[in-house]
Amino acid sequence: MLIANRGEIAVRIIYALKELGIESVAVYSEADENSLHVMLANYAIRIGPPASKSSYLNMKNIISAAEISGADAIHPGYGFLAENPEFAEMCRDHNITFIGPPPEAIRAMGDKIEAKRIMKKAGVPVVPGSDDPISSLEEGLNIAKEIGFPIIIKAAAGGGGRGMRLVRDESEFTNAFLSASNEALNAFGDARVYIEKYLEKPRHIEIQLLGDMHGNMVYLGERECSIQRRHQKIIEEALSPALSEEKRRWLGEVAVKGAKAIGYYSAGTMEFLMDKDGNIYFIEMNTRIQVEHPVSEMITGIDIVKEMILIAMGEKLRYKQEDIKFNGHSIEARITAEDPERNFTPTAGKIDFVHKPGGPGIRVDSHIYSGYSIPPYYDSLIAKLIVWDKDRISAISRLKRALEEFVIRGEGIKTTIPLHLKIIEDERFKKGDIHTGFIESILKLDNI
Ligand code: MV4
Repeated sequence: MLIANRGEIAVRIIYALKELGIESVAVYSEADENSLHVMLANYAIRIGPPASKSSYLNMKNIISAAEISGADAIHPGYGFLAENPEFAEMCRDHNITFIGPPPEAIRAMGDKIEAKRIMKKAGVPVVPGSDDPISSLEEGLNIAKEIGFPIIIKAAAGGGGRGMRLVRDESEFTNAFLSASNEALNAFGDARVYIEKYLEKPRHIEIQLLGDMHGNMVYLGERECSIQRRHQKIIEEALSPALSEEKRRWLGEVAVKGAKAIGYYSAGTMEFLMDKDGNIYFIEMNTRIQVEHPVSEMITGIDIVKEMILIAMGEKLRYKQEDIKFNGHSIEARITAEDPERNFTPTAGKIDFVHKPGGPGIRVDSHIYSGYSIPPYYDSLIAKLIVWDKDRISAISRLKRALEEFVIRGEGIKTTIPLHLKIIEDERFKKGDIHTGFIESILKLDNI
C-alpha cells in the first residue's frame, strides 16, 4: 500500500500496515528526504520538489509511484488529496484501491449546500438557513431577514471556516455577501454561497463513524473540538463533557442515519454545532481520517486506521453498535512549531533534541526525532500528545504532567506547549465550560 502523505499521519498509517502485515510504500518530496515515514516504510519513492502542488498534490506522480512499486492501494491520510473526488476516481480508473469512501460521497459532501440538503432529507437537524445557493443580493437579503440577524454567509465549496462572513445586521449584508462570494470564487473557483442563522459561541461536537461496503455502520462516540484558533483545532477530547448518555445515543443514531443515506463507507465524521440551549445542528461531513482520531481510538480500543484498510478490502465491519463501549477519557494536544508570542508564525529548522513523555496512558503520534529538520513548506503540526485516564479530571492532570515532560529543543524552534499548559490550567477548561470563543479569551492573557 502506498501512503500519499507525510508527517505524523504517514507514520501512523505505516504502523497500521506493519501490524496488518502489509508492505508500505512511502512517497516524499525533495524536502522530506530525511523524514521518519521514509525511513519506516518498506519502499520510498521521491515524487517531486518541495512545493506540495508538485509533490503531495501531484496526482499523476503519485499514481505512477503506485504503479512502479506495484502498490495496489493508496491511503491518502488527511489534507492533500484526501477529499479530492478526482483523485479517488483516478485510483478507481487505475484499479488502485482508494482507502476511503466512494468518490460520489466525497463529491456530495464537498458541496456544503448539497450535504445539508441530503442530511435534512434524511432527518438530521441542520442549522436553519437557505436551502439553495444565494442567486442575488436581493434574494440573499430577503432570506437573511426571514432567518433573522445575526446570520453567517458560508461558501458552498468551503468548509473548515474558509470564506465565512458574520453579518450582525442589515447594513453589513451587501459588503459581506459580495466579499464572501468573491473570496469563494478566488479560493475554490466556485462563487456559490449560502446563509445560516449565526449561533453565538457554539460548541463544536463531531461524531466518528465507521461503516463497511455491506451497509453496516457504527458510531464511535463524539469528540469535543471547541478549542480552535482560526479554525485550527488545538485541543480535542472524547467524550464531550456536554452530552448526556441519552443525547449521545440520539446523536450517534442520527449521524449513522445521515451517513447511510449517502451509501457511505470507511471512516467519516459528522460535524455539529451545539448552541447554549443544547440544540444540536449538522454543519458538514468530513470524508477522511481526521487529525484527532486517536482520542476516539483511546476510549473505544478500536484502531480506526486499520479498520479503514480492512473495510476498503471489502471486509465486513467487525463490530456491532452494542460492542462499542466508551471507556475513560482521552485528550489530544496538537503541538505545532509556531510561536504564540509572534502571532503563531511557523518556526522551521533543526530540532537538536527531543524527549517525548512516557508512562501510563500516554501516546505520542509524531514524526520528529533528535536531529530532524522541520521543513518550512508544510503544516506546522509536529506532534500530537494524546492522554487517556479513567475520567476527565485525571486525564487533565496526566496531560499537564506529560506537557511538562515534553522537550523539543532547537535554534529558533518555538512550540505551542506553553499555550497548552495555559489552556488546561484554566478553571473554565477544567469545568468543561468551553466554546468556540474560548481561545481568544486565553490569548488575551499576557503571560503565555
Ligand atoms: C458557524 C458558527 C456559528 N453559526 N455556523 C467555523 C468552522 C466551520 N466548520 C463552521 N464554523 C462556524 N460555523 C453558524 N451557523 C460558528 C463557527 C465558528 C466555529 C465553529 C467551530 C469551532 C470554532 C469556530 C470559531 C469561529 C466560528
